[in-house]
Amino acid sequence: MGQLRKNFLWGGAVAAHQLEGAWQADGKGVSVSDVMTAGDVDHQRGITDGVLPGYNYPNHEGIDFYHRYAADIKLFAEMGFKSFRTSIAWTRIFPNGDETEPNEAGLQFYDDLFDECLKYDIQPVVTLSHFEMPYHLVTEYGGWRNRQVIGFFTHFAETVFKRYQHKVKYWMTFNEINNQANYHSQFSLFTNSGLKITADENPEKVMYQAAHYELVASAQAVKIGKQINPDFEIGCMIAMCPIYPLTAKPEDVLKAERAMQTRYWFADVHCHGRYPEWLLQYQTNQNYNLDITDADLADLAAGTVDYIGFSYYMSFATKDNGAAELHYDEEHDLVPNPYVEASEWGWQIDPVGLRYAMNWFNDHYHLPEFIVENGFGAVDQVEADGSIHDSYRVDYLRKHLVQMKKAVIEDGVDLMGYTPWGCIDLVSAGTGQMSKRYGFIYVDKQDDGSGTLARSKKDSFYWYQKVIKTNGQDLTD
Ligand code: P53
Repeated sequence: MGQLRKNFLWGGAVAAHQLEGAWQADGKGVSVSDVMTAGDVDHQRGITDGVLPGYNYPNHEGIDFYHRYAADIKLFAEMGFKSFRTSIAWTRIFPNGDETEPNEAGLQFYDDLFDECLKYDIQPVVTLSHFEMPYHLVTEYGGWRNRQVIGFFTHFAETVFKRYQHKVKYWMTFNEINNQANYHSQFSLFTNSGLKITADENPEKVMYQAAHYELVASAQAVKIGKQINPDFEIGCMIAMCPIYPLTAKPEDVLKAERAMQTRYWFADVHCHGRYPEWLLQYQTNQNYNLDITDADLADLAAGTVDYIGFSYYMSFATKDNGAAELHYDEEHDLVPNPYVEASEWGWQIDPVGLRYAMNWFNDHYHLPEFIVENGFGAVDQVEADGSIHDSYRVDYLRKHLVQMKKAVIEDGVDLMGYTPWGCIDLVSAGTGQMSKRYGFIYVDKQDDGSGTLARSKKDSFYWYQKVIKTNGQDLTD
């Protein structure tokens, strides 16, 4: 009988821009997340032209992790974390993105942060680009639609690989690179790639071009990283929301297959080092004439990833819409799945889908996997005595862990670790809210920015502590 790896990387995950705050401290530059206002379940976050007076920019303060990380990591250690996934804010290292010399104060911050983790034998797991590229690269270069950004990114990657080569072993290049498969979503195009689409542009074409440059940059970074330290493990990071056919009608099944291809071809390039045939044919048929050179193709082939990092929150469903052409458009082609329930934010909860996803990745790529995000965003109630009874969160995580274990123990998936999202409450990426909470640790900060920022342990804190202590054997309350 198989079991979880002995050194299974139990931990938690965050991203710099969602919790560090200190948006201007020690020379930090403005990132794309610094120009995003707060939204809610019904309203998309706004994107302003730079940082303007009179707006609420929740990432500017985050939860002030920048000044409080030592106490927070102590709490992670108390839960028994073996790993801690965060990102390096690109703008702390290269405030504008196009400098030649890095900002020493920014580099020092991550030295201190990683040292604090290692003090407790917590392995840092680091994402290079998590929705926080320098805003200057948007205004001056047009974001990732510009080939020059490849060089800026690899310079950043090389700088931090060298600096932290003895402190960080696990890396990922681009967070949820495939979110932009939804090319109608301004939010995804901006957060992934710093893209603002103009009226005369075809957003799908721009997305394919930007994603290509990112994939080349990722492949080059893998190569550079391995030269600096051959022991590095460098992964991709895919937002996995399996897309099911609504019925067994062949046209629905075919549509769902195209939906999966459209959402996950990014993983084909990361893992196989080449584009899938259907996509090359599609791009040819559309006359997209993308800038893809032979040197790029050689880079892609030479820079495949070591493992698949992925987030898993929910699944989707789709059905044939009668159109003559087989095409999946994520903004319009999803339908509710009658067999699963949804969260308050409309995310369809599907633990079995996690086992499905792990098998799907394994069959396609035969690589180790790392669940680097999973979790339940919910409103928490603080009781009069300060306690927080988040049984709904424990319930969600437990059901997913049951399926995760089946994928490993019964299906033979090689899983490196599990780092649930937002192990400490932080700013929601999608809505900018604080009230969409994921943490085992509560942070006293509200959507309007009020609160003491004090930390306290939820019931789930003690539950997760026991899960880790028993290496996932005991999932009971
Ligand atoms: P929030 C969409 C779909 C799946 C995951 O999301 C997503 C998104 C974008 O919102 O994002 C990831 O905060 C992302 C994190 C994010 C987390 O999921 O919108 O990697 O940065 O916070 C949860 O509830």
